[in-house]
Formats: sequence, structure tokens, C-alpha cells
Amino acid sequence: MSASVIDFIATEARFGARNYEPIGVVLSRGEGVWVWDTEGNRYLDCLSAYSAVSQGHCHPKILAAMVEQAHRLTLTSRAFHNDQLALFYEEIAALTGSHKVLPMNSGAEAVESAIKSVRKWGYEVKGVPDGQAEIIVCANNFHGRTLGIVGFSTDPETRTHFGPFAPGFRIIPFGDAAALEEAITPNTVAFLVEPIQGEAGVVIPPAGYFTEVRELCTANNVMLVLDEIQTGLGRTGKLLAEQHEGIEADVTLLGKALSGGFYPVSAVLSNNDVLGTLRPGQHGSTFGGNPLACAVARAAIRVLVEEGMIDNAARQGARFLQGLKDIRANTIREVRGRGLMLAVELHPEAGRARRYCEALQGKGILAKDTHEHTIRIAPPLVITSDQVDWALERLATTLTQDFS
Ligand code: IF1
Repeated sequence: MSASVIDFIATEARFGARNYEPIGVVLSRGEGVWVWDTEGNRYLDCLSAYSAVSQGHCHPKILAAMVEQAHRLTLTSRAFHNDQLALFYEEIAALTGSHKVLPMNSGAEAVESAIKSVRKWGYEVKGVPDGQAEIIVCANNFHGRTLGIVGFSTDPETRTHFGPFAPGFRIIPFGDAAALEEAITPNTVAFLVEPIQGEAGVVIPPAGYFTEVRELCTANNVMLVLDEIQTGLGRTGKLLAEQHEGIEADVTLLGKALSGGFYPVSAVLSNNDVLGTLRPGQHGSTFGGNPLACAVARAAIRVLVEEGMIDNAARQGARFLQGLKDIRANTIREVRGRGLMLAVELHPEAGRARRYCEALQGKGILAKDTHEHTIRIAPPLVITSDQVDWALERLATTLTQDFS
């Protein structure tokens, strides 16, 4: 390691809050599926900033849209109209079939906005007594880092010593429709859930789960809120992960890839009157819906569709998953995935996944461990067959090593 690399890492450690423990690589450039460190070493990015860089690093068309817009107008606040917001609304609504859109910035803000909106809908439309609204969520959820959200996390790391927390949430097991049926009361306004649990280690629910969930929510007048912040926009091989079960959420949350990795953009989409309950002055954000964000998001959506990235995610995801399944290594306990949202779960005796990620770094692949024993693999959706095979070769040699 050169002196400069050590310096970046040491300086971060000295001045920064230590709320992360990054892998020891300092990146300075990216293009498509590739990133380069300060010493010029090239890596295949198999994390894509947790799916935010689905369109590939520094996509030229998103970059051009961002620069062009930055020259013209960046921020107006919502006190005035701007000439990008309407176009963003129109295009995202046409793409997803949603009726109403609320633009925000981070994923957590979209989740918070959805919680506020479904509660309001519960009081004003469903007729829940004031202050009594209940929202059902799943164990091992990950929806962000705000106080409201970590209050209903079940991960001790995420919530310990951040309380007191807001009431109004019930936690049920993920993938268990009977548990949802039991948890619903007359005061239930929404079920908030990830189509595939990301942070939990790419946990795919049993087939038919979301069909049952959809039926239960409809039968009980409960809003189904799907957090597609990570699964949405092509990551799983469909535009939205809900399409794998042919259902439609009442409220859909998008973030991450809506920005193409350039600039935080998130959105709450609703196909009913949930967002219709918000009146002027009741919710907002200085940056939400700003013209720069809208121009970036419009380009991010356009290239996703025009360049066939969603189909590519389905194709390359299937190739990657099969390739992982073909690796004969007794370190591997299970391989999971849908589209390009993949995970390799190691046997606990194989050692920590972090160690394997560090070994992969040495072979030119950046991946991220989660929960001690799982390696998460989520490359940009522009990955080619040759690049998948290149990654598989290196994964195979790494996974047959023993780091226990
Ligand atoms: C970090 C995990 C991924 C999300 C879903 C909302 C948000 C996220 C389904 C909030 C964010 C991130 C945040 C990132 C790590 C990461 C993550 F490992 F923690 F779970 F992607 F898998 N809903 N996920 O996955 O979005 O406010 O961050 O924009 O470092 O905390 P945000």
C-alpha cells in the first residue's frame, strides 16, 4: 500500500465518525462495471453502492443530463414550480403505472413519507381513531436509519441506545402470510415490506407469499407498501420485484438507482388516494423534486429502459446464479438470487465472509459481506456475459479456499 492510500484511510479514521468499517480500498474513478483505486488497480464492482449504481458508474447520458441541468437551474424549492418536475412525474408515472408521485431525496425519507401518508390515509379515509394507527412490518427488515425507522428494526446493532422510539408498529416474521392475517386489526393502516430482504442477506420469500399478502391487504383495507428502494428499477430482472408475483402494491418506494448513482433521488408512488391526503404545508423537503434531481432521475430511467438493462439483469442474473450454483466448494451453504441481486451464504465453519471479500479484492472484485457469513453480489445491470464469467472464475477460486 502506498503512503497516500494509508493517509486517506488514516485521515478518515481520525476525523470521521466511525460508523463504517470499509474494505481497505480507496476508489477514485469509475466507468460502467469497473472502478479504479488511487493506485490504478481496477476492480469489478459487485456491490454497485447497494444497487444505486445499477446503470453503471458515470453513465455518460446521465452525466450529460446532470451537467446540462446544472448549467441551467439546480434548485428552486417547492415554493415555485420548475420545468423538470412535471416531466419527471409524467415519465415515472408512465413507467410504473402510478397515479401520484411524491419526490424525496434519500430512501429513508421516502419510507418516512410513506409512513406519514398511510397514517393520514388511515385517519382520514379508513376511519381509524386518531393516534391509533398500526403499521405491520417484518422481522429482519431494513428500511433506513432514521429514528422512526430504526424504532421498528429487529437488529440490535441498528437500534440499541437510539431510543425512545415511536409506537405504532407490529413485527411479524417475513414470508409468513398467516402471521400477517393474525396481526391485522381494525386499526391496521399498512403492511410495509421489502419484496426481497436485502440487508437480511437476500432473503427471497416462498412462492405465492405476495399473492396471499395482496389478497389479505385488499380484504382488510390495509395499504400494501412495498419498499423497492433496493429491488426496484430492474435489479431483480423486472422493473419492479412485485411483477415476479404479478401483484401491485398500493404504495411503492423507489430510491437508489433512481439517481443513477449521481445524486440522491427517491420517490413515493401510489396507485390510490394515499398521497391524495397530503395538503399544502403538511409535508415537504427543501431538495425533494428539485430540477437537478428530476433531470438526473429522468435520464436514469431513460437509459435503464432504452439500453435494455432490465432484460440484461434477468439474463446475466440467471447466468451468474447458475454459475454460482455450479461452484463445488464445501465453504458454500446456499446460493440465492433473483436477477442481479445475489448472495452466497457460507457455512459458519468457513470463516467470516469479510475475509472472502478481502480475498476477492486481491483478485479484482469488490463485494460486500453481510451478517458475518453472507457475501452479497450485485453488479451494475450493464454487466456482460464475459464479465460474469470473469467474476465467476475468481469467485470459484476464492470460495474453494479455506479462511476458517
Ligand atoms: C447504509 C443494507 C443495503 C434499503 C431499503 C431503504 C433504504 C435502504 C430496502 C434506505 C438502504 C442501504 C443503506 C446502506 C446499506 C444499505 C443496505 F445493507 F443496509 F441493507 F442496500 F442492503 N430501504 N440500504 O436497502 O435508503 O436512506 O440509505 O437512501 O450504509 O446504511 P437510504
